[in-house]
Amino acid sequence: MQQLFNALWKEYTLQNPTAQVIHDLFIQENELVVNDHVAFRTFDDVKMNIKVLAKKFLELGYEYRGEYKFEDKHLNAVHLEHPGITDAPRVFISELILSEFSTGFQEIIRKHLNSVSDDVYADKDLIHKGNVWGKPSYKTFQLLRKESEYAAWLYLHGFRVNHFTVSINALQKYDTIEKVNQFIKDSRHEMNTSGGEIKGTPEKLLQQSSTLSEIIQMEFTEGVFEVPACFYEFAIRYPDKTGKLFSGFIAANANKIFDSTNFRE
Ligand code: OOG
Ligand code: NI
Repeated sequence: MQQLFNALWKEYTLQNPTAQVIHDLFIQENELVVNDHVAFRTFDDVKMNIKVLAKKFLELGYEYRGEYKFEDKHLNAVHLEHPGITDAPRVFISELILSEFSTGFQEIIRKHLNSVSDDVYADKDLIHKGNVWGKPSYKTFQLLRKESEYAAWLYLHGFRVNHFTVSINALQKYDTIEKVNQFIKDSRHEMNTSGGEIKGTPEKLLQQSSTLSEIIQMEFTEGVFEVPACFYEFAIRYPDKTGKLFSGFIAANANKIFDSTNFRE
């Protein structure tokens, strides 16, 4: 399992060097960087939906825990945990509900999804495959954005880890989300301020924040353009009434975290 997360981290930081820079800043401060969770995105087509992506983790002993719905973004999500290994990162997987979009939008997506053979989606390494649909069109990217920033991002990046998340609970000096955010901003990295810099409250048992996604150069059929890639997240969990650390996700928080990969004009 460590091997899997190492591979995912490598793929993630190769494309998003800022995450490695921030990770190393914490290490320089003698902090221990533990991953609270990683996240993946997909479409709800049976060939590649949540169930398909979850398989890899179920095989490693992970179990389904929470289910979430995002009406306004037309997404379903689940989270998985490993019951045996306490420091195994949680896994958050969301899927876009295609049937809730315009016919034109669905046609574009279906055309791309059906442009490759089913074997591609059946590959056990799908979560490492990235964009499997060939060089994207910038015009299509902008068209998809009109209905869903999530779909537009997924069209460019496909199947890959969308973010890693630093567990603030495992930090010593940076023991509040306010301190973490200040540290990130002092290091000249931009935070996602959608819905406020800090998502959630101690009463809700989970507070989160994230950087704005890395901006990368991508080759399109029309030429090279700058587009958002992945972000880095920070999360602090609080104990519930029984004294047990809250382990789920909060839909209202997550709804704003998704915005970290929105296209920036
Ligand atoms: C997932 C957003 C939600 C969280 O921790 O609530 C999330 C995404 O952007 O794919 O990561
Ligand atoms: Ni997250």
